[in-house]
Amino acid sequence: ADVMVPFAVHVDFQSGALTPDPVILRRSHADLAGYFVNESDAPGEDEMYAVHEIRVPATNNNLLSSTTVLQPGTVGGEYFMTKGHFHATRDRAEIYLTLSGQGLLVMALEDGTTQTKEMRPGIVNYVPGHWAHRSVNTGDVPLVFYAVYIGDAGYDYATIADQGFPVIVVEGEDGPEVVPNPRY
Ligand code: PAN
Ligand code: ZN
Repeated sequence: ADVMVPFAVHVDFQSGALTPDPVILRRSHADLAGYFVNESDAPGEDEMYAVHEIRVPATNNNLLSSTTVLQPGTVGGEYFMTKGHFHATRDRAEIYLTLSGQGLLVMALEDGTTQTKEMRPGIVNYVPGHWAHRSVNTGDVPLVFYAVYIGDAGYDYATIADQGFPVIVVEGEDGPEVVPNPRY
């Protein structure tokens, strides 16, 4: 079997930057078109979030990990959020550690059961297998978190792209409100 050489990566807790040499994936507002219930504001090419991933092979003996940097803002009253996904290998678990900012982690089973947990610096969120997960930035600065997942977890975006999560997170008079998704 291949034996890897140990390595270290520096994580900047404010910016989410990894040094050296991350794989960076960027998602613009246009990439999220169709994800928000009310999209009267035209989606542009502005960045909504970036994922900086440490390079290791995506196999079940490795741990993949990444930072996500999710910008603040709203679309039609809904806070900026990640697309959200089930893992392609459904039973693969994941850990999120929030580094800066604040938000909500929305999770759902395929039967519509929902859980919502706070994200703030120092909180570790454990996402068991079978739970779809989406991060929502409810603050006014970037939400930055570090995620660790089994290398062969993979991504299934289609289910969420089609029907969304059972709940959405909207800006209310006294802050964020978790309300039923009218399109679910
Ligand atoms: C995270 C997410 C990342 C971006 O690394 O992939 O926050 O969210 P979407 O993938 O839903 O666009 C993770 O959950 N990996 O498994
Ligand atoms: Zn995941």
